[in-house]
Amino acid sequence: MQNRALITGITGQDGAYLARLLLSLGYQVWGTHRRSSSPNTWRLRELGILEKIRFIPMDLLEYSNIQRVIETVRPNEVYNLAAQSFVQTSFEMPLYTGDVDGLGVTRILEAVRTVDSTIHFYQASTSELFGKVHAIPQNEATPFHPRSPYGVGKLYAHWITVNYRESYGMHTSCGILFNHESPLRGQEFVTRKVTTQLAKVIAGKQRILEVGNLEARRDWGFAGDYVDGMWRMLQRSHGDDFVLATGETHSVREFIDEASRHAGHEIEWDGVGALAVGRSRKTGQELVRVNPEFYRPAEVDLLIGDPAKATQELGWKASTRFKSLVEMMMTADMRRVAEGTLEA
Ligand code: NDP
Ligand code: GDR
Repeated sequence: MQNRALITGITGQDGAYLARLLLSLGYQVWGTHRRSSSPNTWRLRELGILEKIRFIPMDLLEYSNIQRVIETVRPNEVYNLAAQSFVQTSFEMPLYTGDVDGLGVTRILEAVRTVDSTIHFYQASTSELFGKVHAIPQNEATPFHPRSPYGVGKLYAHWITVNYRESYGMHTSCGILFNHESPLRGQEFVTRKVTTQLAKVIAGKQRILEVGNLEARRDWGFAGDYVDGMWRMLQRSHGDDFVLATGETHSVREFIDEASRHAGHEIEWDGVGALAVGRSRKTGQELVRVNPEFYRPAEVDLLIGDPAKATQELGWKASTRFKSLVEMMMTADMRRVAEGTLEA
């Protein structure tokens, strides 16, 4: 019988890449969407798979709706990617974020347990659980210390997923994924903010790029590699938790340097902290400056993951390195800006 997957959050970055992977493996792919005044399907369209997805309305805040969705679709695998995923917004909306990202996961787990407890379940855990890191690099045994309402909500989600595995013997897995980016990343996240806005500044369509903390360091990989790890977790005989990461870390400043280099401009930095400004060495034009408005009440300064367990037990490895990732994103956004096809 054909495998059937349900992806919550299919309209997001990871949902789109995962749907493409599962379709290529012969799955029937169902995706949940929220009602809105205009559908957010540009990523699925860009990957050329929009027509192949079966959509079903679902919101993580509504238990009865979630249960009906599971009863209707009867999936073999559920990938829970839906979340209020922007850390900065979680400081403004801590209750909403906790409800969707934390309790929302219990709602799905309860629905799965009620309808068919043999379903394999994936939960999108995150390196934000490590927050103020207790060890470098971070692996599955590193203690958690989240630094935002988002991280705290995801901590609850992580442990409730582990709890359903231990309490009811369910096949549940948490992927503790470090930051992964792509040309389909939302424009509010720093990598895509840099590639879209720098492309506009260089094309003369925006005055300057403004960012927050230049020194924050992240382990950035390519989303297309990471969804393959999610799938691998659900193919095993039992559920477990895995870190997916590249094992390399770079600062926001380095990301900006690499992106502008790819566009033909070496950056010369001047000033420190909130006074930092980056100019093109070639033209002297101010390309980027710091605006403290983008600082966070509590920051995660450094993340670098150790994916050894995933390599050993899943045969998974991040194949796209930092430089190729930045080039891929910058190339796509320079083209979109030139063609006027950047998503709204
Ligand atoms: P996106 O923000 O791109 O996508 C989030 C998805 O969740 C969207 O489809 C959104 O729908 C949906 N959603 C939001 N709120 C609800 C709700 N109340 N009910 C139902 N659906 C909802 O995230 P990513 O694709 O980047 O990330 C996928 C998951 O992985 C998230 O859970 C994120 O927290 C987690 N994660 C991401 C990492 C990354 O680096 N990308 C790293 C580690 C974890 P809509 O289109 O309607 O807004
Ligand atoms: P993050 O991603 O918080 O790690 O969460 P984001 O790209 O938003 O921030 C990364 C780091 O860059 C710093 N930064 C800025 N961030 C944004 N958004 N805008 C700026 O202008 C800016 N300037 C500096 C931030 O302070 C931060 O340190 C992402 C999300 O996908 C989560 O859902 C996921 O769980 C984690 O990655 C792993």
